[in-house]
Amino acid sequence: MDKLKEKFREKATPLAAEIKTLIKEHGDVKLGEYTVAQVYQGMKGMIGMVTETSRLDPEEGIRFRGYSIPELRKQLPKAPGGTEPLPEGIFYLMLIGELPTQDDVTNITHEWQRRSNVPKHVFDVIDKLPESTHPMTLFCTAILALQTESVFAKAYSKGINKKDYWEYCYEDAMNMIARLPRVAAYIYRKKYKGGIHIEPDHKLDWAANLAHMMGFEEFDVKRLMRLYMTIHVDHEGGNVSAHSTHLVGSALSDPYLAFTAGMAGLAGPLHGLANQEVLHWIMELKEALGGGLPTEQQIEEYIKKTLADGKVVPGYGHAVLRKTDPRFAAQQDFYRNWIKHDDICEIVQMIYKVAPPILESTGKIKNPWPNVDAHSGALLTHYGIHEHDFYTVLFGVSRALGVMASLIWDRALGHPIERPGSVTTENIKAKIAAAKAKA
Ligand code: HAX
Repeated sequence: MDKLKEKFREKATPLAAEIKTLIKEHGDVKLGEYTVAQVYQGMKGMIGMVTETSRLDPEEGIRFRGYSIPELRKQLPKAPGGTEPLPEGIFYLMLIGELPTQDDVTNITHEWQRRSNVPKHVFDVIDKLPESTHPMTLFCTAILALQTESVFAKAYSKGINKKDYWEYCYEDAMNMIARLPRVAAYIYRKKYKGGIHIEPDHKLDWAANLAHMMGFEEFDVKRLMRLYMTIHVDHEGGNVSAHSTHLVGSALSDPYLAFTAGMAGLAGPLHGLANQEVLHWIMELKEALGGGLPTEQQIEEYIKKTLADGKVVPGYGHAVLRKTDPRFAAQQDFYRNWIKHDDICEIVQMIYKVAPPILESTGKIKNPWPNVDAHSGALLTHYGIHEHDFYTVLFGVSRALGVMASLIWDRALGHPIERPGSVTTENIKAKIAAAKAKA
């Protein structure tokens, strides 16, 4: 019996009933007003959906079911001898809403091991694409190829009761999460290691097995992978990858289709691809200066040149956050504890010192502080994962945990198809004119 599924049922059934009553009795309570600027500028700050798994505070950063990243690094179960949380634990927390025990986490590790077999045609599809294909394109294509396995799609075509949607969604989510490390590692080995693949080791936890299949056996790499997979999981519901997964899933597209949409969004340079862009940018900076460690003044000049060229400084800024991202701080802490000295990581610290005042001085950038992507590539590079174009795939494997936990909740709570309204600029001008006439 799947214990996690039973535990989820116990949580979801009463909450779904409570929300139905809430909508019936208080459905017309106003949650806010929005402005012309918000309508034109990406709907920032509009509350337009419910996401149970995590909540982002502009000043404090992300909390998962009420717990901050530093709290979770202490309180979530670890692998034997490990110092960073097992990502299985944060998945449990997001899905069930309670901190897991060591047993709960071991149970999920076993569930994912049991479900991890990737059908051959997925590898064939990856192999058929040209050598030059970006890893995120390979990743999206492979997830689409996995859709042949969707139990939700099969059951829906036969006919299922609405109340049971979540159960099929749960099965797809668990199977897909279990398979992603193998898919990601296959892409890595095909692209960068001559197509020499490594079989999974079913004695390892989910993140350590990913490091193993990529070809990294060192304890330190597995430790980093566990942290990386924990901090990238979720960032409430409005970010592009979470929102696209939720939106596409609302049409009852199955979890594989919905997640592919999310990953296509993560592949954008203003979102998850920023982690590869940060390393490209640092390498270009080093190259422009003839290698070695740049001075603070040289970094300052390079940032100013980037801005003057009409480009963004990758890894800096955020649509919601207004302070240093705690996911950046967690990686800084990891660097100080376990690596101590590395040239690229030192450049990351220097940029952190130099960039914010310059970005702030433009007068238009709302958040001059670093986000998660400003640090992650430097840590991976330190441990020999030099292939920058692959970094967003690792982000995607982690993000699956958050968006799939949310998708299961979406179906359990019976959220309907999402369909916000839109207006034309003519409509907006008419509203502005009417408001002026009234004033
Ligand atoms: N460098 C240069 N300009 C920046 C900037 C940066 N790092 N951050 C914001 N700006 C600019 C915007 O492009 C915008 O310019 P225009 O008015 O000329 O269009 C202006 O400042 C106002 O933008 P904002 O309101 O502060 O920021 P947005 O909410 O529009 O955008 C972004 C948020 C994260 C997309 C933005 O800060 C950015 O492009 N950052 C660099 C890319 C990056 O690091 N992305 C990863 C974000 C975190 C994430 O999702 N990780 O996966």
